[in-house]
Amino acid sequence: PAQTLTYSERAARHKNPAAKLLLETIERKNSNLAVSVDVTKREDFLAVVDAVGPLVCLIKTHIDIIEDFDYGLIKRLEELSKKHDFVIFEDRKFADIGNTVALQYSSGVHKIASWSHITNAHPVPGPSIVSGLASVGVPLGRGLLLLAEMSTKGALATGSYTEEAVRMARANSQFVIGFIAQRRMDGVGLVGGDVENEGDFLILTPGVGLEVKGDAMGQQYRTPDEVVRESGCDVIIVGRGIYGTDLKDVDAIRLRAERYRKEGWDAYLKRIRS
Ligand code: 5IU
Repeated sequence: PAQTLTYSERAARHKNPAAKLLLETIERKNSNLAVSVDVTKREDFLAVVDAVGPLVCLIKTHIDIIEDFDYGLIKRLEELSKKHDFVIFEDRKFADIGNTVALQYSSGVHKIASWSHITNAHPVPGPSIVSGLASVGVPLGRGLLLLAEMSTKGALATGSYTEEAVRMARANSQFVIGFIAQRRMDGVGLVGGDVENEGDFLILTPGVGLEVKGDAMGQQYRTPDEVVRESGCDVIIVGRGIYGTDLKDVDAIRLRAERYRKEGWDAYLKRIRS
C-alpha cells in the first residue's frame, strides 16, 4: 500500500507529470507542506509566497480573490516557483458541465491551465467534468484532484458520494492524480475488488491547524500528525495557521511554516517506519 512507501518510490511509479513533479519535490525538499495563500493583494501574496517558498512542496492559490490581478502576477508566481522549487495548485473547484469547465480552465482572465500544475474539481456533475478538464489539461501535462471529502462541518461529500468520486478517479487515472480528502482512499468503493492493484492516489488535506480546532464559519482543524500518520494523507494544506493576521511579519510567517513543515515530515517518517 502507498502509505508505507517513500515519496520517491511512489514518484517512480507515477506516469502523470504533475504527480511525479509533486512527489519528487516533496522528497527533494523534505516537505509535505502546502501553504494556501488566501490573501487579496498582489504584493501581500508575493511576499508570503517568497517567505514560505523554500519550506513548501506546493503553493495553493485562489487566484480569483486577488483584487489587483493582472497577468504579470502569474509571471512573478512562476519565477518564484522556479526560484524556490514548488508546485502550483489553483484550488478552483470546478463544478460545471464538461464544455464549460474546459473554457473556465483554459480561458478567461486567469488562464489557469497555462500555469497551474494541479487543479481540482467537484465530482458532482459526473465523469464528464473529468473529460472536459482532461481535454485541456492532459496535453499540457497537468493533474486533477477530485474533491472526495471536505473539512467543513456538515459536508455532504460522504458515503456513496465519496465512493463514486474514487470510482471516477480510477476510471481516469492518467489525469486524476488523487483527491482532496481527510484520509486515504485505498479500496474505497471497490466491490469485491482487487485491493492489491489499487492505484496510487495522492491525498492532499486541508483543515490543518496546531493552535485552534476550527473557525467561526465551519472549518475544522486536525494536527499534521493526525492527518499524515493516523489518516495516511500525503500533503498537509495550511492557510491561516501560517500566514496569520499580520502579513508584514514575514519572519513569523517563515517560523510558523518551518514548524508545520517539521511536524508534517516527522509524521511521515513515523508512518513509513511503523
Ligand atoms: N479548503 C478547505 N477545506 C476543504 C477544501 C478546501 O479548507 O475541504 I476541498 C481550502 C479553503 C482554504 C484552505 O483555501 O483550504 C484552508 O485554509 P485555512 O487553513 O486558513 O483554514
